[in-house]
Amino acid sequence: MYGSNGVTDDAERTAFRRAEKKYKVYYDDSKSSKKKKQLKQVDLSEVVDFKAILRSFNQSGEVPPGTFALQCDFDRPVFCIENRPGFYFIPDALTVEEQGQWIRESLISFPQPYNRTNHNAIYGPIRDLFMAAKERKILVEEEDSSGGLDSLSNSSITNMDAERWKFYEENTVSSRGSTCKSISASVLLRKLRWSTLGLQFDWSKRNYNVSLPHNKIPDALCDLAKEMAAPAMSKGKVFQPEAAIVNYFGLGDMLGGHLDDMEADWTKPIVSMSLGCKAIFLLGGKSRDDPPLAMFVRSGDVVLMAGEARECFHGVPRIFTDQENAEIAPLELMFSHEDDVCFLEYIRSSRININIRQVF
Ligand SMILES: O=C(O)CCC(=O)C(=O)O
Repeated sequence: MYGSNGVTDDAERTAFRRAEKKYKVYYDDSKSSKKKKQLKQVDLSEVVDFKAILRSFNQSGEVPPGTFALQCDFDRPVFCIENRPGFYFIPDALTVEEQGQWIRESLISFPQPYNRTNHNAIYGPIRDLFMAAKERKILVEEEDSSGGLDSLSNSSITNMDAERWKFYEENTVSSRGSTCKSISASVLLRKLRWSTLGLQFDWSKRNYNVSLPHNKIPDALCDLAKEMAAPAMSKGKVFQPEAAIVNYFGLGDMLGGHLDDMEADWTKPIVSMSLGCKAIFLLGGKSRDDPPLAMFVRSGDVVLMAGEARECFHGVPRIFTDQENAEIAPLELMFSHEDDVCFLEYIRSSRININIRQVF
C-alpha cells in the first residue's frame, strides 16, 4: 500500500489505478533543466474543492449538484456526496492552533516507542527521531566488540540502551572512520511513513495485535476525534477512539487505493484529519473498477468514513509542496518563531494524516 511508486505496469487496469496515474507526481523529461526537475502539469479541473463549496454555501446557501450540506447540530458545515452514503467532509474543521499542536505531536511524540513506525522493521524502536534530526545526529548500528562504538561518550547516546542502533553526534561518528552501518536522522525523518497509536496495527497480518505494548492515545486527541465523529454517529452513541494511524507524506509519496476493513463495527466512522500540504484524496466505490471522485484535502480538513463508505476504496495519489499550491500560509505564520524552524521546514514539503479508529 505504501511507497513512492505504488502504480506499476498494470496501472491502466482499473478505474482507480487510472485515476492514481492521472494525479500522481511525474517529472517532465522534455523540459529537463540542469538546475531543477520540472513537475509535469496535471489537469485539476475535475477535482472537487470543498473550500470553494464552503465559501459558496456560506455566501448563498448553495452547493453544487451531487453534494449536499448535512442537516445536523454540528457547529460548522458538514458536506456529503449524494452517491457515497457514509462519507462526510468537514472543511476547515481544525483551528490553526490545533493543526500546529497535532503537527508537533505527530513529529515528536507519536513516533516514540512503544508506538511503532515503518522504521521498526529495520532499526528496531527509535527514540527521539525528530530531535536527533534537528541536532543532525547519526543512527549507528552498534558493534559487539569492546573496541566498537560502545566506547564512545555515553552523553552522545540518546536511544534506548538495550537497542542495537543508537544516535551519535555527527562528529563523533566521522572522526572514528567507523565501518559500522549508519544513517542520518534527517534521512530517517524524511523516510518516516507511518506511526501507530493506541492498539497497534500489524501491517504484515493486516490486523490489530492487541498483545503488543502500546501508548495510550492522548486524551486531547480522543476528545477531538469524539467531537469530530459526531455527524457520523447514531443518536446517543459516542465514538470510542482505540487506535490511530499517522501517515507522513513527502513529495512523490502516495497512499495506494485500499479499504480499511479490520475494525469490527463499520457503522463507526474513521476520523481522518489532514495537516500540512494540500493533497488529492480519491474516493472510489466498492470495486476498483468504479471511477473514483477526486477531491482536495487541505490542512485542517476532516473526513469521516462510516457505514457504506467503509466499503469504498480510497487513497492519496499526490501531495502539493510548491508555495502556490500547498496552501499552508497560516501554518507558516504559526511556525515563524526561530524555535519552530524545524517544524516549518518539515511541513513545507510534507503532509500528515491522522486517522482515528474505534476497533471493537
Ligand atoms: O491520508 C489520508 O487522507 C488517507 C489515509 C488513509 O486512507 C488510511 O490511512 O487508511
